[in-house]
Amino acid sequence: MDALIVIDVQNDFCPGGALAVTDGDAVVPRVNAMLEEFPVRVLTQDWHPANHLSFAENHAMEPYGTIQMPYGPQVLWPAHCVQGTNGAAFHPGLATDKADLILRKGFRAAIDSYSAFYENDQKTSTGLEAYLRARGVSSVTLVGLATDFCVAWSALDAVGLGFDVTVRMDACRAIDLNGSLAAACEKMRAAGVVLED
Ligand code: VGL
Ligand code: ZN
Repeated sequence: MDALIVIDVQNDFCPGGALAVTDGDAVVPRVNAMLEEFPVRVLTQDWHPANHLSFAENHAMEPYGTIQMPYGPQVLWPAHCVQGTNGAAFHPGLATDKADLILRKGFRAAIDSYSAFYENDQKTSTGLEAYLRARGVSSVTLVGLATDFCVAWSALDAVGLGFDVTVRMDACRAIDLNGSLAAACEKMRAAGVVLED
């Protein structure tokens, strides 16, 4: 069984949003078309409390620097996807009715969660693996925002868990912070993720 996992197609990652990804909204029609084709369909939603540790303002620092957290380095972001705000809502054009499951992540103040499978400590499970196994899923296709953070981390976790993993690059857009897109693609390829256009 093949699952489509749509990562974080939310207002704050689209043009005009708090952590806008260039051309982020361009993925919406492609993702909508793909939502028609898969038997198992999951949307993820980045969903942070206002006091989240990944927000630069909560450290009185500028965005895009890196700090050390107990679980490793953490990039500081502009405040984004705050629970219940319009920025955290899905892009209004996304065909959310097609989703079987909406999985929220990043809701613990003291730990970020880029991946749909594990939080950034690489230990705390989101529950998605068990859900997919229970539905008989063995392969996953990933799309959404952003290619070099939440999509890549999800893809790497998924291969590590033994799923066959494809990332459809034409239905993703990247933040590309200091070469992070090239680095993420290299890592994904090396791990056995199929990058498809
Ligand atoms: C993301 C940075 C912070 C993403 C989420 O969806 O790629 N990036 N939170
Ligand atoms: Zn986030």
